[in-house]
Amino acid sequence: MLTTMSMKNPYLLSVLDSLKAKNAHEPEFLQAVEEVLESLEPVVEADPRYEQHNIIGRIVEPERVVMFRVPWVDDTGKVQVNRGYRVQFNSAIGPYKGGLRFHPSVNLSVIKFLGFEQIFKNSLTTLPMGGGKGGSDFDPKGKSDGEVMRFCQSFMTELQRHIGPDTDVPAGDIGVGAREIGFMFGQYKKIRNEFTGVLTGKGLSYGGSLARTQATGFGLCYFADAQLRDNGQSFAGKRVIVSGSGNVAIYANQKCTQLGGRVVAMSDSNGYIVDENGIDYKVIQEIKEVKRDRIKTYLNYVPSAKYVEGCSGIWTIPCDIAMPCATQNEIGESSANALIANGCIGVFEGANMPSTPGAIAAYQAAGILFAPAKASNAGGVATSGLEMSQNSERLSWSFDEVDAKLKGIMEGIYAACAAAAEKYGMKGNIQAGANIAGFLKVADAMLWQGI
Ligand code: NDP
Ligand code: 2IT
Repeated sequence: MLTTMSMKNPYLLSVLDSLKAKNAHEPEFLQAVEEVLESLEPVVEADPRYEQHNIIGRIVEPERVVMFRVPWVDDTGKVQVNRGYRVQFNSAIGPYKGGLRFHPSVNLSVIKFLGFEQIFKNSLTTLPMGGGKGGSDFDPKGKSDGEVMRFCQSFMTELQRHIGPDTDVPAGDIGVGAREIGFMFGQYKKIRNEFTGVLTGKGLSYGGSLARTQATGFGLCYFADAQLRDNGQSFAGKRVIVSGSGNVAIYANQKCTQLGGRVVAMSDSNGYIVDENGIDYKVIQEIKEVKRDRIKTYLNYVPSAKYVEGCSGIWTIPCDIAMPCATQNEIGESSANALIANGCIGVFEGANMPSTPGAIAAYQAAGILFAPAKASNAGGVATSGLEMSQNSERLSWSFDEVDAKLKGIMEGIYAACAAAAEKYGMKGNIQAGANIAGFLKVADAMLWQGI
């Protein structure tokens, strides 16, 4: 699977070899690490301190991994058991921060890849947040509200002893939205007798931030817009594919439409819809947020649209811009080649690690624009950072205030990635720039703090 390997630095190779030997059964984690280490080659060669202090060997090892049993009672009275995780990866620049994912595919490899990427993403936001991630193989789909509540309470009964507003601040991710955050916050408060900003993505009535719901999707489009403009392009008049139909996808659709794009296809894990007139995000909001239904019911609202069973074919629809916003490795090499053959000018990642190494190699070979997830989807966690600030000062800012800060942060991230890429001789390579700029701040903090 790891096909793009071109690394030659002996120190980086030795760290990677030892990591592969120790974590051979964690393919997603190894994929995420290899992608970062490749970009760091010129950085490690330019400054011997990273090797002298074994910064790379330390940064690929989580500071702490917690794995726990989550027992809960379903609506028929049967006792169910799931597995819970929290990976506290790196706290060099702030408390651990990162989402919780509830999906049947969750395992240690998936949580470690997400936690590892979160270190660099959080660093890029410029806010003081370390990297972490957690979740469970619990599937909220098809469960009653009561079952979801009992699961979330059980999950938090254990997690609460490992987190706190100055220690580790979880948030949402796949399968974890406002409902789940509310149940977990309630349980934390009950057990600890503390009302604190221990989670972000909270409801507005109990400490949530305006614009956090929209932040990842909006931030993705602010980033894409900055990158497009830097390359003499814009969203205006562009055909756009947004995969997924969850939190990130819905608000990516809204902002990209506002910026003049037309979203012609969206998906869920069962299939995809095509609507040449442009998909109205409000219809998807109704289907997914209100009814918790499948995307194929879009045809009940817009009978002229088309539904295709199976989600991977979405990348064969001709488009100018692709925004994968569902899950990891959703664009493989053949999907990337289909996009390129159809004239796609850029791939802007909303999901975490949605492109396989083969897909990224194809984008690079074709010379199309590429925005890597840890930079382009950082708007969600950045706004979580803003939620933490508001909680700390016990104030709440207006939607426009938060949105303006988000836009400034995303434009800043783009500029920082572009500058780092140029400085290390890879002008225009935003992927390398993101890895390098994200790494430098964390590595500097680690150097100052000793072993
Ligand atoms: P949601 O749970 O709101 O939505 C996920 C969407 O992706 C759904 O449409 C879901 O379809 C689809 N999906 C999930 N897993 C798969 C799969 N294995 N195959 C095909 N489709 C799948 O999650 P989010 O929108 O929050 O997250 C989407 C992506 O964005 C993830 O990669 C997440 O890590 C990333 N992200 C999220 C942030 C946030 O703030 N929420 C911040 C930064 C990144 P279905 O309903 O059928 O399961
Ligand atoms: O992947 C991510 O950045 C998130 N799921 C958001 C994390 C957060 O703490 O808001």
